[in-house]
Amino acid sequence: MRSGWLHNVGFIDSLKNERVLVIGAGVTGSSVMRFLESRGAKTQLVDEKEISGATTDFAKIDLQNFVLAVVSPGWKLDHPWVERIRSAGIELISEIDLAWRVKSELNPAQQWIALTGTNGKTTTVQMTEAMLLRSGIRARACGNVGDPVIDLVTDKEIDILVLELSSFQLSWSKEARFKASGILNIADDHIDWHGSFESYTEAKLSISKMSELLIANIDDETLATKLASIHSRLITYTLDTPKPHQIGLVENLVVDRAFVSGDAEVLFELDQVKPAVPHNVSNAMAAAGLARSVGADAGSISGAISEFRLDHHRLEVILEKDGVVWIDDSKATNPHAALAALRSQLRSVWIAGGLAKGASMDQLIKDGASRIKFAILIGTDARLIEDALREHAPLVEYQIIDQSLKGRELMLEVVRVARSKALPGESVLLAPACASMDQFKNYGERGDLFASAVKELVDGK
Ligand code: UMA
Repeated sequence: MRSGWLHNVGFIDSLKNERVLVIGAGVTGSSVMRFLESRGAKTQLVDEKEISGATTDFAKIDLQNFVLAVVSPGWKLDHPWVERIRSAGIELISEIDLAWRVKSELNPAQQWIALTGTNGKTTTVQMTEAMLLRSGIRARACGNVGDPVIDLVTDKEIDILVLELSSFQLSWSKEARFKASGILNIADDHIDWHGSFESYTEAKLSISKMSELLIANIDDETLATKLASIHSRLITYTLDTPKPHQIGLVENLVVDRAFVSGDAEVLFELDQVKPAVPHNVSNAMAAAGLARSVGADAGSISGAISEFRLDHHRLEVILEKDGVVWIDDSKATNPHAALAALRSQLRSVWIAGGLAKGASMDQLIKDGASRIKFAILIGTDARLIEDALREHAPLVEYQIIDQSLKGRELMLEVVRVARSKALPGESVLLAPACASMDQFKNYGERGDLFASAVKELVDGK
């Protein structure tokens, strides 16, 4: 136990010359280590993989030497190393809570807002950041989107951090406080990590306990059923006509009836959102709500949304040729995201499969079947999707691609099959509903290899 903190020395100063265990030598661990060392703490990095600077031999570490452990989000709450740290009585906190303590001490003027959800988080925090910047508020998106919060927390040039929080980060955190937070949707994902859908849902909902105000998507069925038990102030958004305390749609206008002194204010027009497909419009509303909660004006929100473009691998049009549109939505790593992608197209040759992470494919197939012209199935869990197709969409034809193919060869084969099936007016949609790591480095590589195969075989470049 750090004696300093108990005797009115600040938390950060109390770590000086003390030993801190940093669990996980990835993106989070590297930043945590850098910060702690800059403050005079002595760090010990641990990881199960051989990574330079980290020890894998946890059993040999004398835990009694440590005053604090900071854990990276990917580690399960009951990982044996984590359990040992707990039983040794060492305080164990997340990078988010560490950053919160640091902010509170060194940069109290900085405000935090946060966002979670199964899909659309990164896009929405980026939209929020753009809206705030345009309003003259110095904002930065951070967290699960890529930049650890601890890297930005002492920066006095940043007024507002917009934190993207994964269910892992939320499961590990309890101290941070947000002026407002948003929940986009809750659907099957990371069940293998959380153990059950209930515990995943609980992690997502826990963001409301840390927030003065919650902005929630009332169109999401799972989320909507949970809102009655939320105790923070609540504002909802919908693709329907908004009631008071909602942001919603009136014909082609996105209208705010929540953050207004009068009756309503128009924020932007539907066709300013690109692409103006339902889930993207819904995300734009969430971003607008978050931005409004910390003072962004309607004009800036409108300007920012007009200029905003989705990142790579999110409904990215690779090629339009002979009436067929080739789309890379490799970021669709769970069934809920894949369904949104299928719904954005009238009829698709659909490329799906990979690692399902414990998710069921039944609802996706039930709800998406009418949009699927033909399915091309890849990866470890191809058979899971096959079973769902057979049961819920027996008329949809499909082909399973040879499991031994990987990377470029695999995508060339996928594109060959897709080319032979797609007719003018249809799209070829890579929206796999699964993670990629069984056959690719990550979803980015999966999308890039798809795009290059399309260019090579279809565009002839
Ligand atoms: N490790 C172990 N044993 C474990 C778990 C992890 O040894 O049981 C080690 C790994 O070998 C690795 C390190 O711990 O060296 C990685 O730690 P981590 O998995 O927590 O990942 P980081 O590199 O710290 O990146 C994390 C997020 N990753 C995860 O939560 C899995 C990044 O989100 C995030 O950008 C980063 O912190 C900064 O906040 C990525 C992600 O895939 C994009 N997120 C998931 C998602 O979006 O679905 C949740």
